[in-house]
Amino acid sequence: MTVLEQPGSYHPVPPPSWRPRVDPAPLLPDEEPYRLLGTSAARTADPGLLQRLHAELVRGRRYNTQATALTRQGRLAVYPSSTGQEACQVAAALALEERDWLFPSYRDTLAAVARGIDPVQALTLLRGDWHTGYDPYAHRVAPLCTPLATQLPHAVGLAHAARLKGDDVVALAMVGDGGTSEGDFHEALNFAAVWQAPVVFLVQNNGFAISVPLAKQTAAPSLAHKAIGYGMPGRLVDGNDALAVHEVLDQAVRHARAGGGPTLVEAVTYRIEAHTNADDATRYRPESEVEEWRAHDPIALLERELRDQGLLDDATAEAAREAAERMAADLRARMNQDPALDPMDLFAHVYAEPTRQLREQAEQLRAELDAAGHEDEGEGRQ
Ligand SMILES: Cc1ncc(C[n+]2csc(CCOP(=O)(O)OP(=O)(O)O)c2C)c(N)n1
Ligand SMILES: [Mg+2]
Repeated sequence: MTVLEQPGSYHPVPPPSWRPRVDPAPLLPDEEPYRLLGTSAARTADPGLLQRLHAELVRGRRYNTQATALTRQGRLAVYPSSTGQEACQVAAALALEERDWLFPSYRDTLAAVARGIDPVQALTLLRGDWHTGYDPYAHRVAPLCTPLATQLPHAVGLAHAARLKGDDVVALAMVGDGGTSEGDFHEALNFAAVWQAPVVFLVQNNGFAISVPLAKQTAAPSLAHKAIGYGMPGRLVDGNDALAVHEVLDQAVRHARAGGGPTLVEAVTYRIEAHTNADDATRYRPESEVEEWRAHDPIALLERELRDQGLLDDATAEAAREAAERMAADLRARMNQDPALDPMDLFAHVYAEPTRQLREQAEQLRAELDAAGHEDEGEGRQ
């Protein structure tokens, strides 16, 4: 006979109160994606911010088309374009202070560039040369992350550690709709909420995880609703409305900085291009769907607002496009130069102390290179 089977042993005292510790109502996300552009509230926005967002969006779109062209010329191994998602990319970068940290995924090159990373260095991973081409500490941007959602626990760890040290740092971590199905997403959000870590999670729901549509990804009412299960607020925002995404992220960053804990933001957007240059999106979605989203283009939405407010005329629009062209020409020129790479770098930064096997493999490669008459082009980075 078990304890539970003994007569009278079950509930010998009244059960504890099982009321939830947290009232879920304030955590519930917006019922509809939050919008600002085209509403009266947009008229009170800082004109300087609107113009800065516009210049960055135009530059970002051009960066996407240039990088895609570089894949066709064999200068870039792969490029996951963020065309259509530029508002999320730019707003994420602009919502952060210099002392904060950004944790991007492979699709978030633009966010890194908008935060000040050199446009060429931002492509090193996608060129296949190195894990990262920039110093993550210089701009406080973690390396672009290819394994889905693994950047999220990193962001939580950094933010939690900063808080323990008394450093005023917020981490903003970006992930896709597909990434929300990963265990790392769950672990990161759970730890962040329990520790009240200063983190903002930005989910760019672009409709697809390669060919898998959102409906096959989750049965949740929205991805923002997932926040409630962890005990943090969820926000739902129109991911093509740069002003709205910026405001929501700005509020979440301030909330985290003030000790209010993490927020989960779902930005509803659309991936206009294929998953990467190696994907054929016509096999799993109709062109009519893409066209519908082209009509809700982030740059067009912002330009309409700016023109309505008298903040953009043909000359300033042209100037933004010319600046973007100059960036693209510079990117092209520098990406067309052959990089000087040292094959021995393959073994650098794998372990602090190389293992015996790695040392043996390095010696083997060295011997092969010597035999082939390879000239040591770079500095060995062991
Ligand atoms: C852990 C892990 N599993 C699988 C993959 C292969 N993979 C690369 S991108 C991708 C789809 C991700 O979709 P989503 O999170 O929505 O991001 P998006 O590409 O739409 O920006 C998958 C499954 C991976 N990179 N990492
Ligand atoms: Mg996606």
